[in-house]
This record gives sequence, structure tokens and C-alpha cells, in this order.
Amino acid sequence: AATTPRRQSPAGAGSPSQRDARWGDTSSYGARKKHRVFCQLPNSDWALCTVITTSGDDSVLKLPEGKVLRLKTESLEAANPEILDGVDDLMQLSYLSEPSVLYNLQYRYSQDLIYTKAGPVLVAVNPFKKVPLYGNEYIDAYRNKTKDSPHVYAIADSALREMKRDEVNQSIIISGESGAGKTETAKIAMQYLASLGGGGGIEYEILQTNPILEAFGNAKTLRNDNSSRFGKLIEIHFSTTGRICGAMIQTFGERSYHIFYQLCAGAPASLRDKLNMKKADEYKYLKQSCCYSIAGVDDAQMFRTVTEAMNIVHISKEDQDNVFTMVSAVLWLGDVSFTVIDNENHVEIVVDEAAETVARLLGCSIEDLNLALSKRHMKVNNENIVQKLTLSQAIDTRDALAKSLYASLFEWLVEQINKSLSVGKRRTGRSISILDIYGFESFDRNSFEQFCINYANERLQQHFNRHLFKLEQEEYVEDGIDWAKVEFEDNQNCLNLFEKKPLGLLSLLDEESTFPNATDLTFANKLKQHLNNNSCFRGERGKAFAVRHYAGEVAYDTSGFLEKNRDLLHMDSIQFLAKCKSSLPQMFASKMLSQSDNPLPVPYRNSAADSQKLSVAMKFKGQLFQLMQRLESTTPHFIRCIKPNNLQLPAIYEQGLVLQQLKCCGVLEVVRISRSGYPTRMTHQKFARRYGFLLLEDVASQDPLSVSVAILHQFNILPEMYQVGYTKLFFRTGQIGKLEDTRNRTLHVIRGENARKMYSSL
Ligand code: AOV
Ligand code: MG
Repeated sequence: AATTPRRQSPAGAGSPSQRDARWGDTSSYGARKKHRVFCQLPNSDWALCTVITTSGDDSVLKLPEGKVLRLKTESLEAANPEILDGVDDLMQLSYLSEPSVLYNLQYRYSQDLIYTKAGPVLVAVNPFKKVPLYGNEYIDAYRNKTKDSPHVYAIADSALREMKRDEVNQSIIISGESGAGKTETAKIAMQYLASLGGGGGIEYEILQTNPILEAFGNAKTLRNDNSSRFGKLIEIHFSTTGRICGAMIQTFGERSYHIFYQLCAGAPASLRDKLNMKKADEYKYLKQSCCYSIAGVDDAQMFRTVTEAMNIVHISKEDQDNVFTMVSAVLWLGDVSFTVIDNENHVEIVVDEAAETVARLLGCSIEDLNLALSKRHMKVNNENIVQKLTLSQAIDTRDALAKSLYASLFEWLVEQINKSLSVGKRRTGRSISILDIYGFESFDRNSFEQFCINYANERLQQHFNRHLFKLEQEEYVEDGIDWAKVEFEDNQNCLNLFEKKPLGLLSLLDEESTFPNATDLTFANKLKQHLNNNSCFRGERGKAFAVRHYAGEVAYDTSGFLEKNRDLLHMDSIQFLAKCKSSLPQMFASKMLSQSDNPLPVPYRNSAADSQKLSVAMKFKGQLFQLMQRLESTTPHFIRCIKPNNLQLPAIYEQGLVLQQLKCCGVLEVVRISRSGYPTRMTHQKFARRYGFLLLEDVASQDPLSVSVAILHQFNILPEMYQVGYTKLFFRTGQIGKLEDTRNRTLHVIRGENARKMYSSL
């Protein structure tokens, strides 16, 4: 009963009245004279200011820089007492409103305190500069517990401790949007775990997988110079002595390519000759971006780093050569061109340097290459026919081949790395997995990629909610609190929208993808026809539809959905690779065949038709389920990375951008969940000590619990606002703020009186 689905209005700052409904009515209390409140400036940013006077509906406020402002009192949000400025856990805030959360993170960020806890979650705000928080000294401090401020090291350390203590596998789940710092954070966590072994050995090898995977799996994008184009789960295994004894990496998703540029810039002359390398700006595939270098990055140097790392993880010289042969083949494939041979726009490849180089690198004849790129075998009415491809079909086929060659290469590399890191004999079976995954995305235009990514995040969010729910429940139950009074949100409804069979987004997409005459429009109409009664779905005009995700509503444009969902690689291309004489293409082909065979009933095998292959969405779902299964059996630790600005620059904190991410990362959800419970907790002792002196009667002889109860009564704290546990008092949000104010006022008066006494006695 505790998981009542309650939906939040979509992302974006609401009007003050909406906010009040969401955060509880705090304004009337906050707008007292001399009080600190948050007011919203014309640019929507919140500013901390002081109330000078209130009259009627208005308040006169002083901004930090001294400016005076008159605003409607009801538009103000209560601010926390000064003692709470910059607390290292957001849950300590008495008012957990959006502005107070934003202010607290900003307050810390401006002092290079980039890590903050939100209950069980670590929030990491990208500094975009070197911050002095890492290295051996820090690692030791967290290991010896002489430091306990929020840090990735602290998270890695608790994962390690809990793994040993509970004998349960752990996971560190890192999310956030592009450029928020996930990959860096994952490396920092790995660094902590690797330092256990004291350097050298397998720990060092594991760290060296980073430059390899980044070279082959990362690319420069608009949002991040070093953007990961794949999701990564690295499982680090531990021996009985608590040292790292191996690791396993699993990747998923699309991928792209620093390595192209690095190979062009850094290949030694002999390799360059062998692979017939050109300069980066001479390849069609690389020319499209017009970006051949990244500020501060030396591609040639990076190439040497990558080959050195390959040596360290035991990828043989021969295999390295094979790898670069494939990279070169992919690049040259992009330069293969076609000539039209008849008036139906059918084509043949042009036999030139590009075609010859590709054929040589893959180990096939020009004829085979031509066949693979200009013809297709089809089965029509049980008869095999050969169809000639038109120019645009041939180009698509060529690009799909290049993409899948590259994807296979990446997969193969990961396999080799896994072999090299494979877990030794002394293993305990205990591991810590680090997940570096793409976060929720919402752009002006959202396509199939966002659809998949957001679906994955919806799943992870559920994992996150359930874990949080469990943690909270444990704490309440342990202290004898009535758990029924805590409401939680769940996103099961949205997951059903995606996964239900046969009437869910994924099933309908697959069904439509198999109809030859289906279009993106017929797909959109089908969704509207079947899903309109789901509260998380909204049909939009034309080819669009919207999904209410936990992080806000996203409108998807179905253009290209069907095409992207059908796996573009045709059976002919796979068979072509199987015939190539180079070792890697053959291996790739057999892998592809086994993958596309697996989930299919036998009669479909070897059929030349394309639609029998597993759709992209279904593959994605399968990988996601596998991932979730692995995570389910671990104790999770969550890190949410936040990008404070889009310029990739230090010291700029854009509130709107941060707020939107706090929502998408589910940080505000944590805050909301804990708000729906009793977020402020204080032991009886501490409570009695802190507020006991405010009591009118003498309680010196009484036990802390009795004192606490007396305080609660004297200050008229309503019974629904708190619960008394065995060891702690649990408060609804905002309650401690009131007590704290009374305490401060009283202290002020006492101090004033003491001062008066002092002066009068002088
Ligand atoms: P991402 O993994 O979250 O994006 P990265 O981890 O690649 O983002 O971080 C982007 C950049 O931010 C890095 O290249 C660093 O310059 C900087 N950065 C991040 N964290 C830190 C830190 N702790 N200290 C200093 N600089 C940092 V993507 O893979 O694009 O989703 O796809
Ligand atoms: Mg990354």
C-alpha cells in the first residue's frame, strides 16, 4: 500500500502556487522580519535574501548585494537557518525545497566541495578543473576513516566494507547526463579500489583498460570532448585476502571513435604503409565532422598510450595489428564509391584505391566486395531471388557494414581484455561492479536513441526507488515507527507502458517493424490507438507521442523509429564477412550469426530475409534485463553526476540547468521521498540537550525521552508532524527549523540580557 503511484508535473520550474503545493506551505512562516527567504529573480534564478518588512500581501526584501526589492509574500520560499548553510547531506536541511537544495549545492561548489550527500545518494558536481581531492593522501584518509566528508572514495570504501561484512556483492551505479563526469567518477572509484593492492599487478592492468576503451569507445561530441558512446559495467573481483584478483567488463550500446584520429596521427611509418593510411582529413567518414583535433589532446601521443595499455593488458602485437587493420578497413570503406549502371539507378562499386584497400585489408576479392555492396538475396514466395541495389541502398549497406565491423571490433577487444583480466583461482566470488551509464535525455527533438536511453533509465530509477524504499523502511521499522504513514512513488506504470505485451511501446514497435508497408506515421497511429488510456502516454499531433517519465515528460518524434529498430545489417553482409580471409572478419561473422540465431525458431535460420533478426529494441531490452539481474543481486551505491554548465568551464553554476538534472537524476525524487516520510532524525539525547533549556519547567532530573516529549508539547508540534522512535525522534520536514528559530531567538535574548548585565555592572 505504501507504493502509491503519484505523478509529478513535468520538469521545469512551476509557478509559485504549484511549488507550494509540492513543497508544503512554508511561505507564511518564512516571511517574517529579518528572516532569510528565497525569492525568484526575473531570470528564474533563486536568490537568498532577508525580509525587511512585510505589509499586506507584499514583502520588502534585501538581496545579498544590497539591492532592495518588493515581492508578493506568497512567492517566497522559506530558507534554512544559517547553521545549515553548506551542510554535507541535503537531508539535514530542514526545508527541502528546490531553492534550498540548489543553494546548498552552490554554496559548497563555490568552495570546491563538489561532493554532497542526498541521503544515501552521492551528488557530484563537475568542477571542470583539477580539484585537490584525490591521490594517495586522500585515499589513506578515507581508508583510515580520518576523513568522512562525502566523496567517491567514501562510497568505494563503504562498498568494500559492506562486501566484506555482509558477504554480498556490491555495485556503484553512476548516472548523469553527457559531460556530467560519470566516466571520471568511475575512474576515481576504480583508482580507490585499485590502490588496495599497492600498485602493480592486476590492479594496474584494470586501470589500463580505461585508455583502450576510451580510444575505441569514446568520441568528441558537442556536449563532451570525451563522450562515452557505450555503457560500461566493470565487475572487479576480490580474493580472500581482500585484494583485486580480476575483472570483467560488459559494454552495451552504440560506439564511436577517438581511435580513428589517433591511428591517423600516431601510427608508425611501417604500420602506416601496411594499412595504406591517409591523413584524417582525407577520409570521408572523418571529413563529415570537420573536427580533426581536440583542444589539449595530442592524438599521436594518445595512440602510443593506447598501444602501451594494450601491451599491459596482454593484447599481442599480432592482434594489435589485426585491430588496426580493421580500423583502417572501416575508414577506407567510407571512401568506397559507386557508379550507376542502368536507368533504374542500380550500381556497382568503383574499382579504385579505396575498394582495393578494403578488399586487401579484409582479405576478399573485389568481386565479393562488389557483390556484398550492390546486391541482396531475398526470399519471395519461398523462392530465392537476387535484387540489385539502388545507389542509396548501396550506400546504406556500405555504412551498415562499416558500423557493424566497428561494433564487432569493439566487442572483440572487450572480450580480449576480459580474457586477460579473467578472475584468478583464489577468487571469493565477491565483487564490486561499477556502472557508468548514459543518463536520462530530453532534447527539443527526441528520437529512437533517447527512447531507448530513457527506457533504461526508467528501469534504473525503479531499482533506485526500491532500494531507497527498503533502506527507509529498515530504519523506520528498526526504531518502531509506524511505516504505513510513509508514501512512496513508483514508476511501475511507466515501465508497463514500455514493456507490456502485446500492447506496450516495445511490442507495438516490433510488430510494426515487421510490416513491409508500415511507416513511422502508421506506427504513431497504432500507439495512439492502443495506449491512449495509459496515464503515462499522450498522443501528440502527427508522428509524435509523449511519455511521462519519472524525470518529466518527453515528446518523441517517431521519424526513423522503424528503420532504426530493424537491424540494418543484412544477412548478405554477414555471409560476406564469413568468406573474408582475414581472421577478424570471420570471427565477427560467426559471432553475428550465433547472436541472430539464438532467439529464433529453427525454421527461420539461414533465411535470407532480414526481418527475422532480433530487433534493436529487443536486443536492448535483453541487455537491460541482464544488467538489471546482475544489479539486483548486489547492494547498490548511487552516485549522481551533475554538470553545472554547458560550457565545460569551471566556477559557473547555472541554477536552471542544475535543477533540471537534479530532477532527471532522481535527486529531487530522493528528497521528495524522504519528505513524504520523516526526513529529520535526532536521538532523544541530542534533542533534549539542544532544546531542553527552552522548557519552562525544570526537567534536569528527567530522562531524555521525557524531556523530548515535554519539548514537543510545549511547542505545540502537531502529532502528525513527528513520531517517537525507540532511540530517535522523527520529524516531518520543516519542523526542526521552527524549533531552531525559537532556540536562536531565545539565545539572542539571553545573550542580550547577559550583555546588559555586564554593561550595567561596569
Ligand atoms: P560523462 O562520462 O558523464 O559524459 P566525463 O566523465 O567524460 O563525462 O567528464 C567530462 C569532463 O569533465 C572530463 O573530461 C573532465 O574534463 C571533467 N571532469 C569530470 N569530473 C571531473 C573531476 N572529478 N575533476 C576534474 N574534472 C572532471 V558522456 O560519457 O558524454 O555521458 O557520454
Ligand atoms: Mg562517459
